[in-house]
Amino acid sequence: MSLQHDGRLPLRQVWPDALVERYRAAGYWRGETFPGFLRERARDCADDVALVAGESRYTYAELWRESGRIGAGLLALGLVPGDRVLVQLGNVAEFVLTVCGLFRAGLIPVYSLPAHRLTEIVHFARKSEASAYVTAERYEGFDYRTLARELRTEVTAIAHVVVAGAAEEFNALDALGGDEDSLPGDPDPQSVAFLQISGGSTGLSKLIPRTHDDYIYSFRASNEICGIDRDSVYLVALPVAHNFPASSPGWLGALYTGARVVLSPGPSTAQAFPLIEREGVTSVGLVPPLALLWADAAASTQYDLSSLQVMQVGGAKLLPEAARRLREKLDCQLQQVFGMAEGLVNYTRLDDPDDIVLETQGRPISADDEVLIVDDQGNPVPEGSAGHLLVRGPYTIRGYHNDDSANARSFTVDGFYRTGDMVQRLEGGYLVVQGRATDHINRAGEKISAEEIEDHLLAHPAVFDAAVVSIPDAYLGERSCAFVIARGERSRAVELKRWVRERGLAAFKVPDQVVFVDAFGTTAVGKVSRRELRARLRERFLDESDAVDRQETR
Ligand code: OOB
Repeated sequence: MSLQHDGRLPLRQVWPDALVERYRAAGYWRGETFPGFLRERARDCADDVALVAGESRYTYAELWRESGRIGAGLLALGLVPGDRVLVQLGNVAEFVLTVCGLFRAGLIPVYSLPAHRLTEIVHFARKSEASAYVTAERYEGFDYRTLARELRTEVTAIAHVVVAGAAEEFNALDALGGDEDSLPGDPDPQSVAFLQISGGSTGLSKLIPRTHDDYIYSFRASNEICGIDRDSVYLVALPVAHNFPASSPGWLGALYTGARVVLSPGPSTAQAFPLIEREGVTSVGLVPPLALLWADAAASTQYDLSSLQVMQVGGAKLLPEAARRLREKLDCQLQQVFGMAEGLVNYTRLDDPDDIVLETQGRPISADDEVLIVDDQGNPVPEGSAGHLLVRGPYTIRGYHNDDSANARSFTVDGFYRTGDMVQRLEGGYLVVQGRATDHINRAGEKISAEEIEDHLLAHPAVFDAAVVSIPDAYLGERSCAFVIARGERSRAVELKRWVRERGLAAFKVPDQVVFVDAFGTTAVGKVSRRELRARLRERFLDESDAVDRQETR
């Protein structure tokens, strides 16, 4: 791929011409853009409340004005349209204002989560060739200015740091300003609007380029399926940068239709329930463990939750029994959501019968989502059997940014994305997730790559070998367990956990459990793939969990 004039890799997401025509003709891709729809809402819904976070409230007109100020301010710093800007903010108004500002300035947001630490942030900055970093003074007790300093030492291409709150030596988000006439015209709808991050099933997270046309289609269609309209009040309880609360239908779907977005600083019932009562929240998206907690707490809460119409549950498998419990305890509709940042999203429909809502993970958004279910050799399985889920369609990417080897692994020559999930398809196209083929741990919706953590453990001088596996967990769904063969004297489990944390990784990636073993018990045949090894260790753990030399857990 040839480089841009500034030496960077261009951002591209390209579908074959015939499909582009088909997606346009079908009305999926309408040539809309992020700045375009925000402008329209600022005109049509000017005085309606668009965004609520803590005590701050912004109407659509104010969202337009503030995002213009931030966008123009970033250009005034010296950034130019097309530059990539790493954004690390929590569930605060500044996240939405900044991202909308970036869209309006033709700058490309690169999303990260507040939980990410130096190693991850450096990786995103390098991989995206970012020129700036926008973050907050602090969030949940962590000082991001320290992280910003470390990042700038490691990645000198980060020319600007902008901080919400006390900025110290950096640029204050509040003080940004510039001439709104400097903002560019609307972008090409087929151009890349932002970079989302992958769950990272192998190694480090990959960057996912999503276009205006494809992403807007996904949340516009999701609005229809999820009953979001101008009267809706959508609560963001999960991290706002994650694809689920962003676009399924998420805060972007809500803004697209002129509804109200309410940001909860965290997902606890103590934080969210008062907001549901105060703002009259109608929809929320949660991961399964939170949904179960909420349902329990709802039974005895003093808050009025009667406005809540739909609770969406996704990100990890909701077992049928858990779904039944939710159904019994909740006074609102349950909707299962099975999606991925790479594209495909499945929903149970609001008028689906009970057995579908309780026992399936829904069906795709689009009639043009081409779903293939294949065996290990890539041949279609008989209808109703489980197999690998492959997909292509009007909002599923055809390639990651700047990652040829991941692209060779993750996409077929026909452009199907290999999701890594094992599913079964029922009549009507409903999918039941059976598990997955790739080695990652889905810890309450947070995806952890086994390989990435093994790599960090192996860097420890007292570790000879390590294998990280997922273990079923009653609360989290899955937790991570690291099997470790010591080199010489065994170090303590806490020391290895600290090691991983101090390597600059998000806390959710620290193994929940460390188990020392003398050997991995590979057979005389010798060579075993790491996948097979992990599967065996997992089985062994589950069979003999009492006998295994188990070290402390959390
Ligand atoms: C969502 O997106 P990601 O990119 O964090 O993770 C995608 C993966 C899927 O490939 C699958 O393994 C798992 O998360 N997953 C589910 C699930 N929803 C996601 N596994 C079982 N049941 C479900 N309902 O997690 C995401 C993106 C958009 C909407 C919803 C979730």
